[in-house]
Amino acid sequence: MDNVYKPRVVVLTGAGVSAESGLKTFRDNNGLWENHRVEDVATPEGFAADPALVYRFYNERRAQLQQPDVQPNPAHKALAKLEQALGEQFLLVTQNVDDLHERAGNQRILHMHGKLLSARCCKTGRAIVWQDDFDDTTECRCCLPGEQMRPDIVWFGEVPMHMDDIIMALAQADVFIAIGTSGQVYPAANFVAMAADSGARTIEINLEPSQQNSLFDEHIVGRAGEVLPEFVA
Ligand code: BV8
Repeated sequence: MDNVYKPRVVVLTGAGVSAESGLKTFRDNNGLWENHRVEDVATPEGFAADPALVYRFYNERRAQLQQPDVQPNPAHKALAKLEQALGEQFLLVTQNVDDLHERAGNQRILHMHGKLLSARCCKTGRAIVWQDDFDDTTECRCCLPGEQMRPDIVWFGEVPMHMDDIIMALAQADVFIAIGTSGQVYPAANFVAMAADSGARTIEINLEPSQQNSLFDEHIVGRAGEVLPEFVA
């Protein structure tokens, strides 16, 4: 992605932006983690211990995402409109692994926690589009037959993607907007402090105050799908 670090407006989204599309968040009632221990499904150790369980967890989420009634909601569409208006001065950093921002029309997106609809070769780390279900005979299709594939997801204890570009973008942002994230997962939870240190105006749009709420200049409480269309208008 060219000119990724020119943006004046950096937006960080979390699971709350996709909630109104029907995708479960992580920490709300009946969230994703309630049905699974994080250690079992979102760590390299969990994958090594029981790849079939981890494959099932991500197969479930991919199947949910590919349901016909799961579509970009007004929050996604408002962010696509914002990118249209700002062009290179806009950057969307998402913790989400769904493709709803892309389907709404955003292009300047960095998926810092990976993507549900791609897989990664365990040997080479190369990611390829992967729409099918994983199963325990999932074999590598990219290089070495017989090598295992894993979800193209950043698990706990793994380094998030695009960190250099994100740090550079935060260093020169004029505005940082966090939307639909509980601010409980690092390093994303640190982004508001990093943006503020660079002099950016910081805004939180969330259903309830996040763990980082006190660090923001401005707070807008509400559903992203209702607040964002007005905010962007
Ligand atoms: C790393 C897998 C080192 C993808 C996920 C301090 C510093 C650095 C690291 C740590 C640290 N302390 C602890 C750590 C380790 C750890 C961590 O943060 N642990 C936490 C639990 C304390 N972090 C890591 O391991 C990370 N790696 O640090 O490496 C490093 C660091 C920097 C540079 C180099 C090396 C890796 C973290 C990635 C883990 N992977 N998931 C997947 O399966 O999806 S995290 C998981 O949580 C998802 O990715 C999710 O996106 C993310 C954050 O959750 P949210 O998106 O915020 O969702 P949540 O449900 O929590 O909140 C939703 C919010 O929306 C709520 O506030 C709700 O009120 C609101 N909402 C709901 N509906 C709406 C709404 N808002 C608006 N409108 C609505 N309609």
